[in-house]
Amino acid sequence: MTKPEYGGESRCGYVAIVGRPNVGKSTLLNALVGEKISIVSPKPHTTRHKILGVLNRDGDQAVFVDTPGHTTRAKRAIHRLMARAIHQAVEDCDLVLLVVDARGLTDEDRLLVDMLRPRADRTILVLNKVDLVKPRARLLPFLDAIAKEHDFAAYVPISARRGENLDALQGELFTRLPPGPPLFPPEMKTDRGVAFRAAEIIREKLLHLLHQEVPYGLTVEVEHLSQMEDGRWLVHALIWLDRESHKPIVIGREGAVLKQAGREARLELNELLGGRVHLELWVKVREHWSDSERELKRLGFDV
Ligand SMILES: Nc1nc2c(ncn2[C@@H]2O[C@H](COP(=O)(O)OP(=O)(O)OP(=O)(O)O)[C@@H](O)[C@H]2O)c(=O)[nH]1
Ligand SMILES: [Mg+2]
Repeated sequence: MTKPEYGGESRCGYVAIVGRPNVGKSTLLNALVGEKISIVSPKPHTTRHKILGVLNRDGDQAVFVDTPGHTTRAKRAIHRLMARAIHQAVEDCDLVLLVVDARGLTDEDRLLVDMLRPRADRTILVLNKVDLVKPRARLLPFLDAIAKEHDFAAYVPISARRGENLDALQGELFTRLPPGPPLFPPEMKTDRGVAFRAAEIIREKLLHLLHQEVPYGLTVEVEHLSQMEDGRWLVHALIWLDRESHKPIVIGREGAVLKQAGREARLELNELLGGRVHLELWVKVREHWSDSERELKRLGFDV
């Protein structure tokens, strides 16, 4: 089916943000939208879902789709699901931002470069973390070499964390969006509801506090969220683990880890919900949840 002709002047389109784990895709989404939509951590595989973030500019609208880090390690059902989310986002979008680390390309980056080659004219290569390129003078020759080797629509060096050069990136991407009316109302910043965002905030705090393999077998489910008569919010969240042996690690000595995660999450939830939050966390074990499509579906993954 062809789209009906659009007679207006505005532009609007979907922009997929893809890249290998940990390059800063979610940091970029948040910086572009100007609000924390997607959680960020120094650990790879932080993002597990497709998450929309909307940016309006002079009547035009870019709908960004943050995706999980691309990896070939599709071991469990959750990894296959994450891979599917990336491919779907690329298929359904008007433009791709391929995010790489400005310090150099890895083999994992090159796989994505190959995957996106057929749509290179609709892909912008974003070289992130330029603040870590030392000395800075190394950046230009690197950019030149990459631009010679590839046919991407544009090459934009940025620092998502510091908000450097994001105007240039916005300029490059908005001119490439197709004509069309806005898809979302101007006040809408994301498609995700508060329960999902609350669960993600709690998971983010735990990701920062936990080490090694524990975070990968952990997910958070908000099973209750409501406003009480005194205006405070009540949030009950379950922390699901796939191994009994991880339980004492997540709880910590005398509950220290859980308390710390709760404290940090509550501060951010106060802001998200616009009122004081009473947060209750429970740790539960369900073995192999991340390798069961049924469990994933129950936990709100798009299976
Ligand atoms: N120095 C520096 N660090 C950055 C920059 N952008 C992101 N980071 C850091 O890189 C780490 C990963 O950031 P994320 O945004 O979670 O990366 P991601 O690509 O979404 O990772 P996955 O969701 O796991 O695929 C975090 O510690 C960020 O603070 C940047 O411009 N400069
Ligand atoms: Mg991410």
